[in-house]
Formats: sequence, structure tokens, C-alpha cells
Amino acid sequence: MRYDVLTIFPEMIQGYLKEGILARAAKRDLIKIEVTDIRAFARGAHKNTDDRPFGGGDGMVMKPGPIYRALESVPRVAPESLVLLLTPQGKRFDQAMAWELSRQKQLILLCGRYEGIDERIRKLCVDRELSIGDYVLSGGELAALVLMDAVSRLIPGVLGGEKSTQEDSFEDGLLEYPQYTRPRVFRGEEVPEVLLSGDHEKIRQWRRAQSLKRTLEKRPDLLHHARLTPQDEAMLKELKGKVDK
Ligand code: 6GU
Repeated sequence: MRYDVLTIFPEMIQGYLKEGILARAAKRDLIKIEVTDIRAFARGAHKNTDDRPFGGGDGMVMKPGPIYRALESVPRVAPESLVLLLTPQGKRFDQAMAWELSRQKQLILLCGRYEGIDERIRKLCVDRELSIGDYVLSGGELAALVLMDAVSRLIPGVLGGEKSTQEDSFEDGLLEYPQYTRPRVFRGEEVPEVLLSGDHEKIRQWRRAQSLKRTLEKRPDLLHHARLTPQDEAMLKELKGKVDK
């Protein structure tokens, strides 16, 4: 996967990429992240990238010229490479979308600033608009990093153990079960007996029940779209009975 991030704050992106999963994936050539400074494509003595809105009003609007030229400077590695605008007006990014995007060869991420970008960039250059949630950020940079993290960890080889993405929260629409490591007793709190039993089937059942219980308690909305077996349904019925009483 090649990502191209277009921003007026390139250091925000580069700083984050120095460590962690994205840095490791880049070192191993599983992903490539190129950051393009939109300001480098601004003209005039002041290299302005924004200007006052036609029609008046508060705030500034990102000028179309620098963004257009920055986009033109990005080499397209695949005919189907996507230009994504990060904006609170976009479709909400979720795990299903992360899987879909992880199959692309190139994602071009255009970081808008909150006040907005000239509408003609949307019309002429943008394939999709994405938001990471219903709140307002001052710019799309954090959203671009969130997207690259969530997408990259789905690319084969990026995570050490391939299996672990399958068990993540949201992959089957449920939250993850509780995890414990040593010591066996911490401040008087013991690790659940079943996890020490060595009975793998019993452990699997206990974990599934815990996932269901947690999801019911913390994110009942997720259960509408979860992939549930008949055993899961039976377990949920039992859990709901306990909650209601
Ligand atoms: Cl993608 N951009 C901004 N500015 N705010 C956001 C967002 C994106 N997603 C949620 N809030």
C-alpha cells in the first residue's frame, strides 16, 4: 500500500510515523507513506494556502490552486488509486471500510482544515469523503493517521501474528473478552480459574460468553449487526434475563 498524505502540517504526520506499527511496516516495505506539503505548491510572496470566503463570513477557506497542484504532483501507482478527503462531512469510517480500503494499491489522503476547502476541489478531484466520528477536529491530519493505522494493520504481514486481527473487537461485531497476564494475583484480584485450567474448549466458551456480556453491557447497539451462532443467541438470552431481573 502506498499512502500519500497532503497537508499544510507535514510534521504532524511525520512525527507520528517515527515509531510504532506504521514505522515498522514502512521499514519492512509493506507500506509506503509519502507526505506532500500543500504549501510548497502555493504561489506569491506569502505562499498563502487559504483565503477569505466569497460571500463573506468567518474563517478562511483553503484555496483550490495549491491543493490541485499538490494532487497533480502525486504519482499514481494504480489507475484505481483513490483520493479521499478527510472531513467531518464524510461518510463515517468503520472497520468494514478499513478492510475495503486495505485492498487498494494507493490511497491519497487530503487533509482539510475544519473551516473548509474550496468546493471545486471536491467536485474535480475527490473520490470519497470520510469522517472518523461525530465530533469536530481542527484538521484532517489526526483523521488521516487514524485511517492509516486502522487500514495498515489489516495488510498481510503488518501485524506479527496474522490471527490476532481476526479476534479483534469489531471483526465479528463483538467487543473483546478480558485479558490477563502474570502475576496470577494482583492486589488481591485473581485471574479467573478457567484460564488456568488448560481446557481450551472451556476457555474458548468462557471468552465467547465474556465477549457477548461485554457487548451487551457496553455497546448493545453492536449486537444488531453481530455475527452470532445459535449458541451465542442462547447465551445472550440468558444474559439478558439476568440484566432484566
Ligand atoms: Cl476527517 N476532519 C475533521 N476536521 N474533523 C473530523 C473528522 C475529520 N472526522 C471527525 N471529525
